[in-house]
Amino acid sequence: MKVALITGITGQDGSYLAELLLSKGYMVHGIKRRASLFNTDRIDHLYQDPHAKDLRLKLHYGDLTDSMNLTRIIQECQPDEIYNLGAMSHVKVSFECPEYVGNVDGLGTLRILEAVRILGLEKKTRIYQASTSELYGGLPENKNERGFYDENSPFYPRSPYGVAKIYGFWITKNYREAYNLYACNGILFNHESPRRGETFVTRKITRAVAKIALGLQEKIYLGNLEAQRDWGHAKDYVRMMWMILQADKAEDWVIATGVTTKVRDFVHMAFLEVGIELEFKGKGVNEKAYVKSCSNKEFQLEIGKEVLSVDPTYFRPTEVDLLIGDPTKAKEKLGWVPEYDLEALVKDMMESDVKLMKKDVDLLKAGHEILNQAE
Ligand code: NDP
Ligand code: GDR
Repeated sequence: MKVALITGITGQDGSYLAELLLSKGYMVHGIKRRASLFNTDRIDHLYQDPHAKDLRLKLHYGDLTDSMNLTRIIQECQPDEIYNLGAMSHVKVSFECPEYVGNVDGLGTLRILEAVRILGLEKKTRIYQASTSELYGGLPENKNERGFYDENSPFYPRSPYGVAKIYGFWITKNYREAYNLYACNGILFNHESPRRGETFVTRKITRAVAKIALGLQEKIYLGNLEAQRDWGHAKDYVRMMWMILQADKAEDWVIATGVTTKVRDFVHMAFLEVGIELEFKGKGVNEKAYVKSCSNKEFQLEIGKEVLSVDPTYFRPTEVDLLIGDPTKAKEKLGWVPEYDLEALVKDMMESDVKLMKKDVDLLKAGHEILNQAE
């Protein structure tokens, strides 16, 4: 039985990857952080009693800032594959805790690589590093001749998160070259899902649209509506993480859809999923969106109702304006075929959030209080 260790198993990608590896017959170990409340919602459906004889999912307490802890866990599980997905992954928040992000997202990667080397597992253990399109920084002049970012495009990170991840990228590549480790970077462009963290823009939008449609929220406040992202589905992307570690040769890979969309257009698509058409008026910080028409009997809002405003709080000190990736290498050499396009992604997220918010409606009807969390 193959053994895998996932850091960040409680996150969006970690949860889907754990599902995938379990379905492939792996023994899966995961590192979770100790928290004052349960923080395993995304993997609770995979939970197994630790006393079970045929246990195939085991969670270990740990942290990417703790070398000894990481080394002990790796020694204990002797993994064939390590997926380093753990990170403080929010770009805007990284401006508020830059040192911590450097420690977790940058040095954390080094700690994993060093542990594998110290334990003499160089020949046994393959390592996947969660690199990111944030490395490119969206500089137009750095796109390839076809207008995309690919494995050869130069990097220019625009946030403490991007800068920390660039260390992770290069130290992974350096250990591959210096010590002959099988270590790969997956340079993944944005990928979303119903399990996406609530403060990333797509999930913030789909949750808010569901709430607005159901009368639980008046409007949504967003930042830069002009930003463009290459959005795929997390399920397709974790499949690719696994494929990357099955390749004959350790290399770095871009994973993307090759299509880019403005935040404003994502909002538009999400509202259309519940039959509400919007009209956008104004520019920059003064831009707003209003209900133009409603075609679904279930979700009827007043025509002309204001449902979106721009709040500069959500602007970033330095922004990545546009990302679009070229996945040709992954498609040609590894045969990756994504199942979801943007429309299918928005549909999946909206269906899930409408279902979720309907539970809130039921709770309200039963006289319970609904707490709105800050976003
Ligand atoms: P999430 O934010 O959903 O998950 C991050 C995971 O890392 C969580 O399990 C979190 O634990 C864990 N974590 C955070 N800090 C630490 C720490 N100090 N020690 C150990 N674990 C920690 O991210 P995603 O699943 O979306 O992304 C997975 C990885 O891929 C990340 O490294 C991210 O930077 C990278 N990436 C993501 C992309 C995307 O679009 N989703 C695109 C490109 C790269 P907890 O649950 O306790 O907070
Ligand atoms: P990103 O994702 O920064 O690309 O990083 P996010 O969803 O946070 O932002 C995407 C774009 O939307 C704009 N935006 C807003 N963003 C948030 N979060 N909230 C808002 O209200 C809002 N309004 C507009 C942002 O300015 C930005 O341009 C994600 C993370 O998963 C990283 O870990 C990963 O490495 C990259 O994707 C690829």
